[in-house]
Amino acid sequence: MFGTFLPASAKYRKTLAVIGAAAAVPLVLTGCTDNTKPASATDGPIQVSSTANECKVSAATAPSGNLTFSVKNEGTEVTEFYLLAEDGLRIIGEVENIGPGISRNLVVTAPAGKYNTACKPGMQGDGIRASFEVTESGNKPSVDADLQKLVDTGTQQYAAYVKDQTEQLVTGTKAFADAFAAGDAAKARDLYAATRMHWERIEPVAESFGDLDPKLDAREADLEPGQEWTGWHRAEKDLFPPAGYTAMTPAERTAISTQLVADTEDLAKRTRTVELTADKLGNGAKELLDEVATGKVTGEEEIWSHTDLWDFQANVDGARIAFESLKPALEQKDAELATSLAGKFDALQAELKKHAKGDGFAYYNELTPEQVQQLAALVDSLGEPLSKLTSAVVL
Ligand SMILES: [Cu+2]
Repeated sequence: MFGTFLPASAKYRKTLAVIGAAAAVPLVLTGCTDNTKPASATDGPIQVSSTANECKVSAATAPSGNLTFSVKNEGTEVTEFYLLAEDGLRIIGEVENIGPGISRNLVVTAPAGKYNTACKPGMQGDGIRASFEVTESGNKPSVDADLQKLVDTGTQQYAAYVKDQTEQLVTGTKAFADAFAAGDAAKARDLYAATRMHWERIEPVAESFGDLDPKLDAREADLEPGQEWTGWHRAEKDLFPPAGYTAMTPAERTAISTQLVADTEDLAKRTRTVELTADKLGNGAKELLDEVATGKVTGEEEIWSHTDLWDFQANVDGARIAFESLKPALEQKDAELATSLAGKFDALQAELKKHAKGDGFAYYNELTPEQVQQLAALVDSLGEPLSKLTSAVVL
């Protein structure tokens, strides 16, 4: 949930003004269409075969420059193919809606570095992944000086990231809801924080549909009189019950689970019609960091599960991906700001990493006041330059 001090409706309006106001124009992702032109003069396309349980890529490395992946769907369900950055989150390029028996090409310009490939049969979950490396070829792809083109590429990459995250969110939410409805509290507790990360990463986009955020993510403390309490935090309280709490009945759990899945599917569907622009990315990044400052660093988001640092990480991920999507354009307009932001994201990430535990993090109530203060200071220090991102890119 966004913010801590405004009533839900005011928060919703505020966010709408910043992120929303998006015309219902379908996303058009270039690089997703057929492109039969070979990308590299020296090497032919990299062959990808996508089946129900395999994603065969004919090469694990390629020289830097323009790469062509020729993706053939040899399965029975519609599939997608992604080239992801090393972090597994940022999307360099994707082709979607590849029907059974169909081949489509993905052409991307990739500098040397580590990447991940992924096929997503059924367009659900996080896909079948493998690492991929691009080696230095010496021939630099000509730097495209067209600023608008850099901005367009960045917003398309961010749109693909939102789509990927919502797909993973839907899959994860179904698994969580099944466990919760079945009364398998241990399994539901286990899935809770990790699944919510997909939500928290894209929260500014989700928030642009004002009615869905309160349904999915309202905290008990933020409920307005008469507002029905549904969503993640309703389940959280039942899974991590405070003293004196009366457990939900199986019927109540089923109702909450059914609603959670329906609202999440509604969200995924609606995100497909949001038109993302550079200002929405820049402002969304700042909103995510404000969200960290006002809700996560204070331990208010997850008052029963204490899994605030998962949300913290996810908000930072979302902000960083937005920044990195705009970075090529920002480097042309304000290289100093780009360097400063990269350094501050790194510093915050390094501090957060100190609290990593297993697949997740320490619980918020395990942090000392000094550790919280240190995190808060780094969030503040990043927030200042981050507030300049939009104007630096857009104006
Ligand atoms: Cu939230």
